[in-house]
Amino acid sequence: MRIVVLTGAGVSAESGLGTFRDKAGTGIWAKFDPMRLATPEGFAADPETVHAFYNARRRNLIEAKPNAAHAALARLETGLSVRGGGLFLVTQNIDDLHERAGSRHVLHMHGELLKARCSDCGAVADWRDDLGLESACPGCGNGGEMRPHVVWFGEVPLGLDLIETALMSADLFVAIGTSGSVYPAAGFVAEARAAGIRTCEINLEPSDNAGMFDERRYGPASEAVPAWVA
Ligand code: BJW
Repeated sequence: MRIVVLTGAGVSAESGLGTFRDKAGTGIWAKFDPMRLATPEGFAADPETVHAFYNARRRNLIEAKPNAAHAALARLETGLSVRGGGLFLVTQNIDDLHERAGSRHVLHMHGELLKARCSDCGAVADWRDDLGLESACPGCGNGGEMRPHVVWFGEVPLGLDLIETALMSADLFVAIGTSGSVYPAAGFVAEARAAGIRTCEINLEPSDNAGMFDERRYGPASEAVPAWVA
């Protein structure tokens, strides 16, 4: 059995990392303007404010711990590979909680908070400290400035070719803890359906795409994911 799992902010919610959108209106984008904080134009206009936003989230992430949903997905990877199948885990999350729970192969399509990228040469480096205007690229002689290694609105997500290939050879596509409102990830379920692949949603509440899934399981990820993996 080859399974493609797409995770979103809901999988890390119980680890204390906020989600972006929820029906109660308490998500990150209800408090902060995504056009100012998560676009290249916002960063160009006010890099200090964008750095402060990601610096606070980086510090919070370093204190956070994976939860039972991350652990269950790490067990699933091992279990499927022992049985001759495979898990392709693609996450929209920029945290490293899947890796810390033991997942060995994780594709971060929206980048990684604990990495920074040179705006000039494009080099990516591990980065656990605060970023600021004075953060120069350690590798390039061009004096390039480091920016968060994340994918903002209007930028192209990472690894799309690999995701497409995995999706087209999967037996099952499962979306966990994602609102299904940001493309191209929100379109994966339609692609899977069109290719005749079975689809399943695991979420706290029905997502924007709930009607597209063959199977739906609702509850907190820390309970619903281990129950599905078992
Ligand atoms: C729980 C739970 C618990 C809570 N247990 N569950 C008009 C139409 C269509 C598309 C567009 C359009 N205008 C613009 C676009 C494109 C745009 C887009 O989709 N915009 C939409 C808002 C409409 N997309 C882009 O710009 C992307 N790039 C792109 O399209 O490039 C062009 C291209 C594509 C393909 C090929 C070639 C070219 C880039 C998108 C970048 C997204 N960036 C962000 C921020 C950066 C990272 C960061 O700061 O962290 O990524 S935005 C934010 O949303 C973040 C997330 O990864 C992303 C998705 O959010 P997610 O994970 O779904 O979280 P939430 O909060 O939305 O949902 C959480 C869910 O969990 C909820 O359902 C809860 O119920 C649930 N939950 N607690 C289980 N305990």
